[in-house]
Amino acid sequence: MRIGIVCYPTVGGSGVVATEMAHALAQRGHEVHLLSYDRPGRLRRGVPGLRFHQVAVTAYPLFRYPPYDLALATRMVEVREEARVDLFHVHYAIPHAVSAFLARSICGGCLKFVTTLHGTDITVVGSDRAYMRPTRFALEQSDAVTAVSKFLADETHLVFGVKKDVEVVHNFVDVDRFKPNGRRPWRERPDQERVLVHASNFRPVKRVADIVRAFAAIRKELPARLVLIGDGPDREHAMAVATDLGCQHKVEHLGMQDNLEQLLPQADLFLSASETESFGLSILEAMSCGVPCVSTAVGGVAEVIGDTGRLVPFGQPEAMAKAALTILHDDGQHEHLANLARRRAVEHFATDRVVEAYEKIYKRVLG
Ligand code: GMT
Repeated sequence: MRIGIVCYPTVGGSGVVATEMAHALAQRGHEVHLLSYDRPGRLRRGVPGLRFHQVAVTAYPLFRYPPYDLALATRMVEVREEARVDLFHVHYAIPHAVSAFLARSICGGCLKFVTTLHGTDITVVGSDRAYMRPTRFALEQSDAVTAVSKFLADETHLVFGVKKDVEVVHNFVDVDRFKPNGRRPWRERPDQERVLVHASNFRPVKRVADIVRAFAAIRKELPARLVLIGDGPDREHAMAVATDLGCQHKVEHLGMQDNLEQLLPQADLFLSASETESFGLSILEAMSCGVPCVSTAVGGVAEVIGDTGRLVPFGQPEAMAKAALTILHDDGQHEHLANLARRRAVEHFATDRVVEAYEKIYKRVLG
């Protein structure tokens, strides 16, 4: 098939999922065209069968907000004409699904598109009055709509009142790249220091300061170090909380990293304190590396973690610390959860199984 994929290039799970799908589909013999306003960080160069098309947005003094949705629709039409794309798969509804609908109208109705919902396109931005009606309309017009968790599919029906079927296709991980790499158990380390890790885009919804608060409580009981990966608006606040709690010397902020598969296996435990999380891709990547997770019980996280980690109420860092300590005090339990996490990632979320599910949807849509 000739498939067009549309995504955001920025740090964030939807861009990562879309880009990894583009790689996987190309590897499975499809011709893939990836469209975005910038090169996604995860996009590898020189992948046979995969081409990147930049969406150029023209600035004009009259525009306070340049109309990206129009520029994207234009690029979709061009790519369809140049490459004879069979179908577009748009990741994140706003405004990608609306642009796809517009591109289809420009083409005289012959363009097919599948929309995948990722999270805040439904739970936060999508339900904003400013965007809700065109988004709902574009979902109804999509040839198929998928959501990355059952939680998100249910939210879509609840918040948007769409009648359309929303199929659940969970996210995936490359289990050959994200894998355990012989981390030494803490009892064999000279300092016995436990390594905790958190990776995100540090937006307020991620509650990174709560991670630091939980870590400060853990450190009172055990030797431990916190590694923060990623960057975003809440970084300074999180580091200020570390200073206030006197644990800043044990909090290491690595910033943006493109070698997560090397960093995650070094961790003993992954922490996530999000207020909402439709899936939690970095949690899955950690699990695939054999790292158990303690997370807030929000959104679709339980669908990802299953019984391989611990879930705690949102906004209670002390509960997170307590759950983490039960694992970090007991190497038997830690090893058991680490094995379960890896096995769950391999059995339920490996790339091929998920990409096959999307291929089935494409074939159905194309009739
Ligand atoms: O919805 C967002 O916040 C953005 C989006 C992204 O681009 O990172 O994140 C969502 O999509 C990811 C990939 O499907 C999921 O793993 C994240 O859980 C989800 N984020 C939220 O729901 C907050």
